[in-house]
This record gives sequence, structure tokens and C-alpha cells, in this order.
Amino acid sequence: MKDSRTLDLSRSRALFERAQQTIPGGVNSPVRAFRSVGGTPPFIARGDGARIWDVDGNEYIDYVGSWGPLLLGHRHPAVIRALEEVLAIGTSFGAPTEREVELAELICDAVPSIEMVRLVNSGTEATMSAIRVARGYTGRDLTVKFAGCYHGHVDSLLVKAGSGVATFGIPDTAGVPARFAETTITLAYNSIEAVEQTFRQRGGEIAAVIVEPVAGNMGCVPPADGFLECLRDQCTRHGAVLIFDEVMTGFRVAFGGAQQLYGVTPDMTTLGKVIGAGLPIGAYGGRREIMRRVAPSGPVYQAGTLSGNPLAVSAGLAALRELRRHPEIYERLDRLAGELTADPPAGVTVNRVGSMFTFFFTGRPVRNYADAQTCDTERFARFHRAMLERGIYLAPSQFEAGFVSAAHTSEDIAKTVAAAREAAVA
Ligand code: KE4
Repeated sequence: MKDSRTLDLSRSRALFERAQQTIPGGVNSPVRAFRSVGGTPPFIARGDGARIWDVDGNEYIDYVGSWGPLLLGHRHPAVIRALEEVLAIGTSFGAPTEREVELAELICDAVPSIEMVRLVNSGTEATMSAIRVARGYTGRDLTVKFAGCYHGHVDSLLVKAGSGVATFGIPDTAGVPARFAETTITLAYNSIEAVEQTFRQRGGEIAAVIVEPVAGNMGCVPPADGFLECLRDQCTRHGAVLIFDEVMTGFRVAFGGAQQLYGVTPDMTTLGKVIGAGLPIGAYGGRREIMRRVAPSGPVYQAGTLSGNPLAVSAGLAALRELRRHPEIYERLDRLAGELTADPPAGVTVNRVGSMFTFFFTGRPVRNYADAQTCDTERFARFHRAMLERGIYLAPSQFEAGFVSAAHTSEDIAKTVAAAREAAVA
């Protein structure tokens, strides 16, 4: 356990200065810049199991796990072995390979609602493609999403709610034309009433509803009772495609994802993260009659140079086969995450689903994005820094989920709980 002295981050600081000369913000994904918690982001030198080390030699117990992919922890032997074997035969062919068929079959077997699946290279590609296919299948243009849910940087999904329920979205970032945002309606997560009203008013225009069945991108927020069932019912009634964005929850909250956990069946599912075990990957799939619309079997175009590449597919196959062989991993993940969140610091609300969790620095329940925004982000930033100084690496934002991996031990959890008790009053 680190004592609470300030960390030596001198090499990270120098690298961060250097990085900002050639990379926007010095990072290849914004959240990594630590802007909402302040300070220098540690530059990571290596990871193993539940731990990472930065370039100054500081050791951390890691609860980010590359934002979800590393359910088995860093450098799991089965994943490393699979990658070494693939290196012996090549890295990419841009041609069909047997491994891709094996991964597709494993995904379809694990997630019964997925009758056909297309591999891509990121979660963003998966959600962007799923929405295009849903539009092509229904012949409609509108998408419904939920405030606080993030589905990757898809133009039409980087929008925030319009003035009232069922009104057009407005761009939530520079660079997205208003016309694109107007194809998306943004509603409050868990608001059954808003969903029913929107379908009453515009049901015939809606191509798809896309939802994180357990939200992770406003922090961890579980679905309220009846919410997912309402989405299923409304989409069925109005002929809209229900897309579960399981990029984060897929193979994480259960081997069959949140749809297995909650017993609600979407028409399409997007996947990523865990199915690549840390290599770049995404996937979208669903009912055969929908997926048959995808080129070259159908009129909806989607393509990718490195889609299904041997490295990502082999790493993913190794990880998913390990999880299929050892289903007891999920009970262990649930137990460990339960120990971690059993006794939160005063004034902190904890939400958890399986091994996904968030400590919300608010004394109120957090059931949607508006609730999450009541958090004291300054206090969270102090907590984050104090945990880092104690060797605990948490997501550098109040509005993110943390992840326990199969590599974490009860001792790691006990150290983290002790550190959190001190850090919460730092
Ligand atoms: P990517 O394009 O980043 O692979 O996936 C986008 C995505 C889609 N759907 C869900 C539910 C997601 O959580 C994500 C990406 N998650 C973030 C974590 N909040 C990735 C971290 C980052 O942006 O650097």
C-alpha cells in the first residue's frame, strides 16, 4: 500500500508535455487526459494481472482495465498464448479466415438473439453500422437514445435532448450538422413515460431505439424495473428495431450479456471490448432477417480493412473460451465487486451490476443522467487523486464505470476499501 505522499510522476509529466506537441490534448482518447480530475495522467509502462505500472515505477491496482476489455486482467496467459500462435502465421490478410467463423459461432451460441454477426474494429463502428442497418431494414430515419448513454462518436448520436420530449436532438459537439442531430430523439434513461409518449407521437417514424441495457457512460446506472421491457414492447408494437448496445456489458455482466441477466431480447446487439480482450474489435448482430440486409448479402453497405483480423479474433476467442470453460468466474467477479462496494464512504451512492460499479459522490439515488449530475465532481477529483496516491487506479471521471477483473484478489479489494476510507476524507 502506498502511503499518501505525493506521487513522483516526473517522467509522465515530461511525456505528457511532449505528447501534447503532436497529439491533440496529448492523448488518443479524451478521457485519458485526466481533465475532469486534474493532474498529470500517468503514462503506463506495463500491466500484469490486476496491476499496472507507470513510467515512474508507480504500481497501481487497476479498476479501469482498458475501459472494460480486460475482464480476465492484463496479459492473461491464454490470451498471450493465442497471440503468440497467431504471430507465427501472420497479422492480417484482408481475406476470410476460419478463426472469424469460430468467433462468430461462439458469439451466436452465447447470445441467442444474435443469429448473424458482423465483426468490425470498434464499438463506434458497431453502433454506427447497427443504426444504418436498422434504417435500411425499416426504411425509417429516426433513432431514439437516452441522455447519459454513450454509443461511440457516431455523428447522429453525439446529440443532446431537444427542448421537450420527442423533439429533435441538438448537436452535443462541434462538427455535427444540425440535420444529423435532428434524426435523433434523446430521452431520460429509465423514463417509461417518456418512451411511451414518444412512440405515441412518432412511433411510425422510428427506425431504432439504442440503449445501454446497463448504463456505464454516466457512471453505472441499472435499468429500472420494467424499463427494458417497455422498450421491447414499444419497439414490437411500432415496428422499430431495439438495439442493445452491449459494447460494455457484453460478456461482462453475464456470459450472455445484460439481455441474459434481465431476460429481455433485443432485435440487434452491439459488442466490443471483452470480445477482443484488449485488441481493437467491435461487432453488431441480430435477427437473421435484419442482418441479411448487410452487404454483400443485402443493400446496406458496411466494410472494414481490418475487420475480423487474426490478432483481435484470436485474443477474443481465447478470452471467451476461457469464460465459457470457467463460468464460476462470474460468481467470483460478483463477490469481489460486492466486497468492494459493500460499505461506501459517507455521502457516496454506489451503483453496481456484477463487476461494473461507480461511486457517485452524491447523497442521492442515481437512476438517470440528471441524478448523476448532482454529484460533487470536485470531491470526486480529490478522491481520485488520493486513491492514485494510494496505488489505486480508478476511471478519471465521475461519469464512468469501474471494473473488477478476474485477476483481482480479496486482498486487492481489502486494500482498495481501506484506501477509499482514507481517500474519501482527503
Ligand atoms: P469504442 O469506439 O470506444 O471502441 O466504443 C464506443 C462505445 C460504444 N458503446 C458503449 C456502451 C461504450 O461504453 C463505448 C466506449 N466506452 C468508453 C468508456 N466510457 C471508451 C473509453 C474512451 O472513450 O476512451
